[in-house]
Amino acid sequence: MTDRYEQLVEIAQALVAPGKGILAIDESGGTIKKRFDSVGVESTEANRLDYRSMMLSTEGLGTHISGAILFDETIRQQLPDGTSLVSLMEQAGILPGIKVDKGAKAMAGFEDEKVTEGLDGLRERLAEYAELGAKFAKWRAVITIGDEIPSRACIDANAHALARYAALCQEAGIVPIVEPEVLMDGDHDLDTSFDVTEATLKALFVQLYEQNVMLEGLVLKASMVISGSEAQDRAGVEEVAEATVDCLLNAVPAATAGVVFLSGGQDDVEATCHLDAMNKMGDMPWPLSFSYGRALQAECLKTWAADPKANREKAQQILLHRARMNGLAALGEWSEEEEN
Ligand code: 5MM
Repeated sequence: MTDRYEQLVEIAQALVAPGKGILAIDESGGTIKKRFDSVGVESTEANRLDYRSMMLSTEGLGTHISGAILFDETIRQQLPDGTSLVSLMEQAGILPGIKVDKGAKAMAGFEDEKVTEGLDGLRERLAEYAELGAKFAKWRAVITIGDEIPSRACIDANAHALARYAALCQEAGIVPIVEPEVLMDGDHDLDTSFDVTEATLKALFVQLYEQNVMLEGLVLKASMVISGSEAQDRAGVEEVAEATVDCLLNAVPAATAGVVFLSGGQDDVEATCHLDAMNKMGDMPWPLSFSYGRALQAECLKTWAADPKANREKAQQILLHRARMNGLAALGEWSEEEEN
């Protein structure tokens, strides 16, 4: 076994260590503006630094958070005293990660479908991110459910790009997180979500195999199998948990280092509850944990935005609480009582 292989396996396992998960704070410029707009904060570089450094300075966060995914701007930022956010994270025992995709763009010839871009120059960008301290990376593909979509072409194009990205990451000694997000938007039922997620994951793992990606040094960031947000009779917690685990068992090789979920628009406690229900189902071939953005940040953001200076510690406590709740869910040890 080579040093690089061992290093990748070690990082991947650390990301999904028992009771730990990932904090996704890699919103691109447009998305963070949307989030800040919703709480009446101007999206300036200083405000983004204040907000994200507030979260990363939360005392004890490293007990439940293994790594945080940063945006290009964030991985280069420093506190006024010159401490970089990366060293802040290292001191807290939180692995620095970086979003390296350039966003999901309209797919030519396929109305309402997207393909994620960012492969050009990726080898060079990864080398720089490794220098800056990144230990893992993330690339998100977006699969939309709708009338006659997703198309096979959309699934395959995204799977191919995800696998090429993953191979380049491993070459650079960076653990790839592959995120093929099947969107919750729409009125589709659970079975449709299952079928699309299964087809997407199967296509992805074929590409990962063909492009020589080592699964022991890779983490899958998956969407849960869940009813569309506008569906009439939305499936309950047990149904979502069972369908998601069933789908993963059908499509994800056991060698994969771990599976972390995105929250995708679920509310905070709902996302925790679903993860917990899956882990209560018993032993799985891979650890099942979280890599939530909105479901970890929503309350923290609101509290911070109301008064960034006065509410700093309060916002940190809220983030720490959600991180602890999800850490328990990653062990299947969460219960409603823990929320109080
Ligand atoms: C934090 O949001 C991430 C960045 O999104 P954009 O590239 O659209 O700005 C996003 O990739 C996120 O990591 C995942 O969607 C999971 O976040 P949620 O909020 O769904 O848990």
